Amino acid sequence: MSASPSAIQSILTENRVFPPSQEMVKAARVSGMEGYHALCAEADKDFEGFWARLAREHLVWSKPFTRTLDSSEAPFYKWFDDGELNASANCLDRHMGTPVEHKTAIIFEADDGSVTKVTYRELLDRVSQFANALKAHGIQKGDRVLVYMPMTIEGVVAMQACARLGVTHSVVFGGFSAKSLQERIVDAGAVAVITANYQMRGGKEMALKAIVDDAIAMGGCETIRNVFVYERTSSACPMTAGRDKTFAQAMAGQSTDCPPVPVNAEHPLYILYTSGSTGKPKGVQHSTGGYLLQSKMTMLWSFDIQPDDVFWCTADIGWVTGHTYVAYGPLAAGATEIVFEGIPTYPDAGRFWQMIERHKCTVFYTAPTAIRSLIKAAESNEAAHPKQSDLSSLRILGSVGEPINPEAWMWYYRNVGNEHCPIIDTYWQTETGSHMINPLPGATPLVPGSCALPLPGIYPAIVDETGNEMPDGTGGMLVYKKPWPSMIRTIWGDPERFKKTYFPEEVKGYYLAGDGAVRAKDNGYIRVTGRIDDVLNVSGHRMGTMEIESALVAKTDLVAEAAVVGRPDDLTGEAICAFVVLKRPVPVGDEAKQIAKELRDWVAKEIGPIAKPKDIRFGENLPKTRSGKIMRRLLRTLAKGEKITQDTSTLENPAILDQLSQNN
Ligand code: 6R9
Repeated sequence: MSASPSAIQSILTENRVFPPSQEMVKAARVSGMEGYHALCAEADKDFEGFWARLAREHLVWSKPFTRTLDSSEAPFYKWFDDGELNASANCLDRHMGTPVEHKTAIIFEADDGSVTKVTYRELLDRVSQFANALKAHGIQKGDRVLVYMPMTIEGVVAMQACARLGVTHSVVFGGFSAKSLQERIVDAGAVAVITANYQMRGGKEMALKAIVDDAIAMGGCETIRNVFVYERTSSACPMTAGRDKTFAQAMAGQSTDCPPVPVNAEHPLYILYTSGSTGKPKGVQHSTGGYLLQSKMTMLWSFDIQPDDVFWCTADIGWVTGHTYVAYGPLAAGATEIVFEGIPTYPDAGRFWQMIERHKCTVFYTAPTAIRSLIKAAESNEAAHPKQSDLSSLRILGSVGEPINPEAWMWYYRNVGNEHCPIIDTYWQTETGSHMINPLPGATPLVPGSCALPLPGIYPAIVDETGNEMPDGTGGMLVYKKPWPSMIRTIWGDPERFKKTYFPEEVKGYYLAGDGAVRAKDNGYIRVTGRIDDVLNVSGHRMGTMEIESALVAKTDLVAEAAVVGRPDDLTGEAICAFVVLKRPVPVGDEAKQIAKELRDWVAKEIGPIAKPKDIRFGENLPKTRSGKIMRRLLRTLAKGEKITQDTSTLENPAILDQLSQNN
């Protein structure tokens, strides 16, 4: 489970309610609960008609669709599938000749505080020029291109340029290792990598291109013909002649005019790898039409984006939140957005608040883990407190990635929102593509820690293992009973895994989210309690326990066996705790510390620093049943530092529990 039992308890007993202000209700696009109910009623009455209307009103189609939803090969649903459009044209070209053309599209603030702005016109020119550069290298519709870029305007340009050509991008977060990168290049069969020489984070220059080189050198990457390198800093990096080109070299002489390539609405806009409970990360495949529609609709519904808004989503483009709410949604909605390269604590923990003041940010969207760490910083250092900055431009706050505990919610509401900004707690997933369950700023009364009600046209239910709906007030598994336009289309290259993972037969053909939830008896509000599978949520990042275990046992000279579980952590939500059996006697003292460090570094190399276990404990064995199954629930108890009170009678080797309860 994602949240600690005490956090869940405090969410479940929370009963403060914050209705929207009259002012907000009056001005908002979806006005009052009447406005929300009217949209829901429209979808209830004519589900396909509802989505078709929005798709016609909000997207520009080069060939209009006549079919809305095709369920004939369910769960491989198709939306608007006889229509054609281009995602980049819907984010950029469509604004030309409107007041948005010369409006600022992106305010980029670099790690060192320098600021660069581009208008929609300028962004279109850059995207087109880079798209022409890709085209000149033979990259075309249907190809896959890997993007390994820092948070920069060029990161967005890379994604948009791919979309413009009908090239499917796969963005890999800059914190992933060469090994992870190589696996994704191979799985996607990518023809090129778009990267930067370095990235700047917290005043430090960190190599990106060198990691790409390492990844390609690992083998299996023969599909890669080119590597495009954005020169983020002036430091040199190794370049392979013939294969590697700087952005400047690739773009030299290329025109800023590049007609967008129309693609079928179902054409894969991107593949984004995410962790599951078993095996290697899966490539979540998203569509063009349905994905873009809901990316835009949720900007309008959840954040009530208006022409003067300055929107800031702090997520990296390496995660789904950075896809939907940095690279596509804000641009499709014609908003001005902030893109931030750095980290929230550099040069000090007041950075976010200072940036909100500097750029007059109106809608701010971040993760509970960031809020919790900034609370801690503000409490120990007055100078990092939000009250030091003028935050009066803010009108709406958002939260994403994990359950937000009511304490953090209240702090965010009071200290950042000055008690007048609604907090939009958005529950969704890589697989859902866009927001699914959250309050609307001018309609829904807020309850701290609750993501409230489904968006119009979204049909969640809470069921037991056989797909039967649970009575309100009783916890169960969260499912969606109907498809939605921005849903995952398949797992890249593995349709069987897609079916088995998300539409298991037991739950009646519903989409299984993998989270537990409760619907309140009185108001129908949904509270998500966390993952019900072996997926951990560390600082809002998804990590599969199996993935980390495989990485540990891959250190064959040292590790015999490993089991990974999560334990609650005040700051990161969950922390990774590994129980390891070595191929040598159980180490103690300095030796244990040294081996633990070696293993952490190993995991960082295998997956990335975000997967490093916080705790590592050594034992001669793991607690197992007589049939040889590792008893993870016991490990979870040990990880929390609690006494075992569960039944251990089926345990083959009870003595091992004492040994593993010692932390190294
Ligand atoms: C968007 C994103 C998805 C998992 C999801 C759930 C957790 C995300 C949440 C939340 C409670 C919220 N999650 N938002 N839990 N309240 N507002 O984070 O996608 O990285 O795929 O993670 O994150 O457990 O299943 P992703």
